[in-house]
Amino acid sequence: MTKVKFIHTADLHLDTPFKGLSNWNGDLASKLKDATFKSFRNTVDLCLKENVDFLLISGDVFDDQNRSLAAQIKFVEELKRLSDNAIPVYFICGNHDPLSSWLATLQLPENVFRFGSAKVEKYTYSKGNIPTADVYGISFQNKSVKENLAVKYKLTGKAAPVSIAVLHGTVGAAGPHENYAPFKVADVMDRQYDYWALGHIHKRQIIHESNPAIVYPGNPQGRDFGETGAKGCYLVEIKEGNTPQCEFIPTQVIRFEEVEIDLTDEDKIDRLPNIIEEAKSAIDDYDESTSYILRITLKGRTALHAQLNKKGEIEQLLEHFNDGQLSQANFTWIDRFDLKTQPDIDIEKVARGTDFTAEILKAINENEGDSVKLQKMIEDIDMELTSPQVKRELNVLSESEQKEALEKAKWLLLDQLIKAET
Ligand SMILES: [Mn+2]
Repeated sequence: MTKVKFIHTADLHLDTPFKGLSNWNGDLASKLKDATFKSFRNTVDLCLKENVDFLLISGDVFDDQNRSLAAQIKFVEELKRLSDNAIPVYFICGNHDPLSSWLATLQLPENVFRFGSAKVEKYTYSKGNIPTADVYGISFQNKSVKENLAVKYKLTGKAAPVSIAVLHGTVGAAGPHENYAPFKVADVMDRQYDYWALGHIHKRQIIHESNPAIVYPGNPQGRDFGETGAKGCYLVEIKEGNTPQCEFIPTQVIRFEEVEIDLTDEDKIDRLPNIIEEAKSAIDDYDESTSYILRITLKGRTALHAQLNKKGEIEQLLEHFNDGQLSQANFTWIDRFDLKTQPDIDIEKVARGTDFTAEILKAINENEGDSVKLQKMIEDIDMELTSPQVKRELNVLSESEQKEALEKAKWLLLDQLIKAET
């Protein structure tokens, strides 16, 4: 029975300049710069370890048309390892690495097939001279393709038992992605392919499981907090006439994660390193063989509130946690703490009181749910202010930021008042 086993990856974005970090560090920057390359090396290692029939790459090999020289050379070095082991590679070019931006002189290793952009082309993979899988694809010529490329795919000639379409483009409503070969699921359903190997969308998703399988593997290495979670490729096995079996395998070397930690009832600041460690290992698909960059939200009603909010305190904590991390093989780097804790105050009990603090709380609560009153309150504060800088900042607050400021002020005030009483 015919069986093919391959790896499907896409959107390598080799050489991506990392951005969007709050806590910048030179060593971290260079590790991030290497991460896309290392992730691809992991993918190639996986091809060798699993002894796959071939590798598919659905576009966006490198990130930037203008700075792609090193990326293209390193890419070819990795492909050579597959070529040396007689594993073919089929790849298309996407909007970030359109065909026109590849070095004309770049020599691709033997058994590496890059699709042209003029029409959908076909390569046939054979096992022991028996045609086993037809791989169809078309590349982006330039960075924008408004055409629906999906409808150009048609099986041609004598078909091998397995047919695969490799395509870079946006599925569903095009929206801001109208320049990236938009198409609908219906466009690819009845074209007799077994597997649509898609690229462009960086979030991993199996759109359709069989007849045909329609799959985005996502990018193999997250590059910012918009790309959190495990990142990798699919190892796919197709037996003639059966549903393709897709197994996700992580390849990233650094994971971006947002973590929430509830500090309710915590009153010892020196427990924080342990608490963070526990929260880290509770992350979905936690993987101790990878590095992590974390954004941590601290929340809950805690006796640590005042201490955490003391000027400079959180910055010192951050420095303390990150100190020495980057020299470890698998590091944990905290990019930022978002402080959303509240003082350890029983607010219902305060509200039931008849003292001054209770009156203040009532006044605040009345303003809280009323955006008109809140706006009026901010205007009143504005009148009292003399610092032009604070005035400016106050005037650009959105409604949700206004509410957040009021919430913070409420807890600060209550904390101070209750401390003054005791
Ligand atoms: Mn991409």
